[in-house]
Amino acid sequence: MKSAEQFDVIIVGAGIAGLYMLYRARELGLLARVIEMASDVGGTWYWNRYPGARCDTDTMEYSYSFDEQLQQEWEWPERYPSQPEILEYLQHVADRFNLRPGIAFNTRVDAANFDEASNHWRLRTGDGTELSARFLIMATGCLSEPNIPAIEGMDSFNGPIHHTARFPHEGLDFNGRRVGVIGTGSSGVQVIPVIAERAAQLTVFQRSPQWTIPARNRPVDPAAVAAVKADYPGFRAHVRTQPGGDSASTTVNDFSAMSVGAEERKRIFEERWQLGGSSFYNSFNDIKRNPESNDATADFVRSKIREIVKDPATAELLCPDYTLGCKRGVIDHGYFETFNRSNVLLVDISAAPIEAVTPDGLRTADADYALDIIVLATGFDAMTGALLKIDIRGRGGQTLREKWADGPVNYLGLQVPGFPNLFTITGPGSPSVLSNMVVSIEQHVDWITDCIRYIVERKHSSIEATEAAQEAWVAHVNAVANDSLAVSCNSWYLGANIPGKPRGFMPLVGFPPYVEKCEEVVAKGYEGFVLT
Ligand code: FAD
Ligand code: N01
Repeated sequence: MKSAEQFDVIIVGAGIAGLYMLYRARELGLLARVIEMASDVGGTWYWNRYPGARCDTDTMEYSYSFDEQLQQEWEWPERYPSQPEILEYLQHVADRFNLRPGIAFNTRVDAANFDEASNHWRLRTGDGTELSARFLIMATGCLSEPNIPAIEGMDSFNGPIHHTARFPHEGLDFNGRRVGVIGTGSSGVQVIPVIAERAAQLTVFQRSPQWTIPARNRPVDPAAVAAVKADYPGFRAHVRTQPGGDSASTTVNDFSAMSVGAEERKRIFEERWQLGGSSFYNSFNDIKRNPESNDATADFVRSKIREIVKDPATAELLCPDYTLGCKRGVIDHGYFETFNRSNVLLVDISAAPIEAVTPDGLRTADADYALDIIVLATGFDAMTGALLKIDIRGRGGQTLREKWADGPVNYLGLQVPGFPNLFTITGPGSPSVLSNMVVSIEQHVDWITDCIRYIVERKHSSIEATEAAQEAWVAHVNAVANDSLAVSCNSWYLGANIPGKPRGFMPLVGFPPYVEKCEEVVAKGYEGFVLT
């Protein structure tokens, strides 16, 4: 790359968001460049190569809707596609729309400074190269910065230690090995059953048990696929009207769990449990709002755990006691069954925390565990981690780190006052991780594209959210969150998984009202923004 290369738009990240943003920017006739630190496209699906990685959004929905021919031609094999299948799809998209020439791979953005004299962003990459652009679009991902816990002695371990989101491309041979997995979130729940099948011994270090529902993955039903493809635009439009931007919500039983008798409630839960997937959470319309309904649902799931897991002490350790649906919903592929295997041991590190990694394994407060491989399924510095890793400086040299010292603040999850012409795709304060993310990404990319077109056509030099708009928006995001049960436990939505991270609910609940608000802002001539 040449020094101080000039672009109209620079996009950071070549995941689902960055690829689509590049496609749209080119449509506008803008000179655009994507900067990506990985060696290929895919983002999440490039990095998370742990065995068992797959998505939990139905296959016909977790895909781009912007090109009719693409969605007609692409064939998904299963209800929940695996990481290699999604990566292959994104590679296909990059090739099909000739996106690769617009992407600088193996290049990390380290700093971005707003130059007030020229209204341009100046970027510095890992190798010291400088680039400049009028618009800077962060497609850096909500779940892209791994959370690597600072455990004493990590460097002393004799074997490999890998985070699930930084898994080796060539894979890891677990055969005959003693493996330790730390973490039982979505990644842990996926990787644990697969490692258990291969390893000599698997020790699972659990800090919090997990609410999880059987996925019941299966090959796609050709008749259902044909029905969707007969009117894919209509299907997409319908999905966008749903609270989570996915059709799982369409199957909600629109009555309270408390409005039916105990036997009928159990029958409905059982029906949904057998159906599998996240539609279980829609067995009734108030599971995530009404504490009584939530308790009844939790009791049902705990009864299932006790039914599946044969050793009563292990079953009790696996039974969560915090609000169901408070952390991100998880669906699994034989998770609880795995703990019936003779080569699997569950260790409760909430009672006896991990003290150190030793050359031969892991030491907790009450025992030593001999291990050959350690897998960190410890999640992400979510929503703000990747953004704050970059030294972003806006008007007056103010850093984003200073601006967000007490937690992320912005307007619509799209723009931060003081940082003109900088947009965040699925930023905090937008539905993002509480929705089907492809739907949210497309909505943001389309909004940003229209906004840039508007600015260019009217010959404005910059757009910047106002402090007043930010204040009102942050208050709104908090009010909506406080109205749900999602704030009642420690989760990464609140930043609670990262030591020292300010606590605050980051995403916005509810996709359709958010879209309405975004459209209203545009209809009112970009209300809440200053166009210069
Ligand atoms: P990402 O895919 O995270 O891409 C961001 C890119 O930015 C990365 O490639 C990264 O390398 C790059 N980048 C970051 N910082 C820099 C920098 N400083 N310089 C250069 N490059 C940088 N969502 C769902 O809706 N449904 C699912 O079923 C689902 N399953 C998931 C499963 C897993 C294992 C994980 C981790 C997440 C899952 N998600 C799911 C969320 C998922 O992250 C999104 O669906 C989507 O892939 C995000 O795309 P993105 O382009 O916004 O971000
Ligand atoms: O991360 P997590 P994840 N010592 O934060 C534990 C998406 N995703 O990678 O709960 C010991 O959920 C932590 O314990 P606790 C999805 O959005 C989707 O699993 O904090 N343990 C927890 O058990 C998901 O929500 C899929 O007490 C430590 C685990 O590690 C998001 O990504 C698949 C620890 C981390 O769980 C993140 O999921 C994968 C420490 N220091 C990911 N630090 C799909 O299926 C953390 N833990 C769609």
